[in-house]
Amino acid sequence: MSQNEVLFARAQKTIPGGVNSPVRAFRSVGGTPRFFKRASGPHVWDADDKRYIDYIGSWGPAVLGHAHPDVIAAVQQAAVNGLSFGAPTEAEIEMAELLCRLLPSMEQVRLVSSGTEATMSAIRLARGFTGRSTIVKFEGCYHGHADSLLVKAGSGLLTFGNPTSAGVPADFARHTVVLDYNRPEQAEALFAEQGDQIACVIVEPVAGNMNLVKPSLAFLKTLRDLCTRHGAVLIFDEVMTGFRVGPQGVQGVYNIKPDLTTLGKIIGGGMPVGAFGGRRDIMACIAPLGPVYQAGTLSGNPVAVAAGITTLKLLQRPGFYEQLGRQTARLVDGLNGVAAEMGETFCADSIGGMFGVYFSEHPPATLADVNDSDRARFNRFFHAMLDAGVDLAPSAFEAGFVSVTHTDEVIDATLDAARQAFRQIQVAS
Ligand code: KE4
Repeated sequence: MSQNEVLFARAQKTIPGGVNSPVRAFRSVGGTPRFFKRASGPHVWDADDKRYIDYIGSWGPAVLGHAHPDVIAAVQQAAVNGLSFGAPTEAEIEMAELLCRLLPSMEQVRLVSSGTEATMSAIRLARGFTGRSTIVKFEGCYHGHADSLLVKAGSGLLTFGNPTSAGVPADFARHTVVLDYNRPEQAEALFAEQGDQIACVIVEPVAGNMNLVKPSLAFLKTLRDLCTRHGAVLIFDEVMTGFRVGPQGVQGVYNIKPDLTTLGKIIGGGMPVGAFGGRRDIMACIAPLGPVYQAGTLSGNPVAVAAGITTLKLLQRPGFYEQLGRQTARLVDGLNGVAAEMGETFCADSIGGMFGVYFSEHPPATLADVNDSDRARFNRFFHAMLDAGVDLAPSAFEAGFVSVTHTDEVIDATLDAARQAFRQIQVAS
């Protein structure tokens, strides 16, 4: 037995499914999850000391590459001064000022400890601000595991084919309306019928939890216009896309200003940090200023904030996003080239440092398109790549992430592995 198999068997005795987050369990791709023991730059090492080129990057945070020395030093420096105080610190002000400077739509911001906390709090805030109950989300989008959002959601729920979680009372779910992504006409019709009851629309402005699915400009513009006209709050869930697709997230790429933005992942640099923020008049409703309660023992934790501030400052280096986009495009163009050379029905797409691979003719515009792709073939490709030392996200419903440490040499090694993997699945089929 490999060490991964030994650890997985041991883990399942005391941890449900052997993992602390379902998507890590390899349930959709099959096989034994790899237990990582260390990471550096673009690489991770598993329990058998096998090295992989990593395209999960902790699901987005590792945009600088794993274990960036400056981030590690900032964490060490903060830790020696104490791990947590339960009292305000100057570092939290610096983080808030940085986020509000980097995202013009963010006039005020509250730090939390995860993306789930950020979206859960933003939803409650939108309901408190508007006095309305109905929220709108889109099938295949995942906003964390708060009850009202686990309705036809993406990520692990899609992987396991249970888009609506057990344990969510019908009473909760009935306030959540789910529409199709990239279908603005559905939002038009809904608002025409019940616009004055809608508290908010929450959307992944570029979707990454049903694989990478890009929005049409018309889709995002329609949501912005409808929310403005009907007094609903437009929430861009940029937990994954924030500082990943560009220096100002999707709102900077598409030049559409949400009322609230939720953040996570990269703003913690791999440590537990989430945030929600936006219009000052809306944020004024949050306790202790206003009647919408929200709190957290470790919110703004000084060690996590030190990692986040250091990461965000390193992203401001001139040319960072050009380099990130260039490396990601090299990967995607290379994969498309290798697949075409080998006659594989396959395509890859990207935006900024985020990419998707699909066993279909064209990149998807909706969840239905992803469902129609050859997911069984993806699973075989996933394992062939893993065998070749490349660690892709273990689900056809997840996006991939590049860092600035994925140099030309690393990308070219990935393309060699892909050539080998396509050959392997073609021989096997
Ligand atoms: P967390 O609570 O996992 O920090 O964030 C939830 C969340 C909210 N919004 C978006 C757009 C997200 O992508 C996420 C979390 N993303 C998944 C990756 N598909 C996290 C991986 C996991 O669940 O283990």
